[in-house]
Amino acid sequence: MANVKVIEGELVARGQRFALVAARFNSLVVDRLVDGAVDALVRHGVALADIDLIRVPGAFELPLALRRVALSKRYDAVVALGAVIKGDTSHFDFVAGECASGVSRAMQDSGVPVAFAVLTTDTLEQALDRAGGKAGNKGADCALAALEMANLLKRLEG
Ligand code: INI
Repeated sequence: MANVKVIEGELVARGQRFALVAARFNSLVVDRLVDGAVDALVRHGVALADIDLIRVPGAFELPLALRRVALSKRYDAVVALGAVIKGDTSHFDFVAGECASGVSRAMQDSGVPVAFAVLTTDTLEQALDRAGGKAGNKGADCALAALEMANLLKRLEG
């Protein structure tokens, strides 16, 4: 790779505050994502007191709460956590699609990093695999993406 100056966010916390906005629907999965996110943040230096958990009914409600939380400017980054499991209804496509585009819009509108830890899977088993099972923990991965982006934005400001 070319020898250029690289600007990126470190995975080390320095007093930043985080909000986790989590759906209650499919809580068997989502609670594991939340646990993974908290564990990852704390292991990278975030104080427990600097993490707030905000609950909403389902993934469809995530964008509204996220937007409000991000615009409050009380947090350096936010993580959206949920699980949309396909089952056999077309409801899935509407909930998952609206959720993804709304989360992205909340990030663009607020200028605050919002990580997307919303699983979209065909089965409960696939979701559990990604919530601390054999495919890792998407909540933890996304919490670190949020920390990295919070640090990157701070570097880009300075
Ligand atoms: N909400 C989810 O978070 N995951 C799902 O899989 C899901 N499904 O399949 O229906 C779901 N529906 C509820 C939705 O998010 C809203 O809470 C509800 O429609 C009220 O607005």
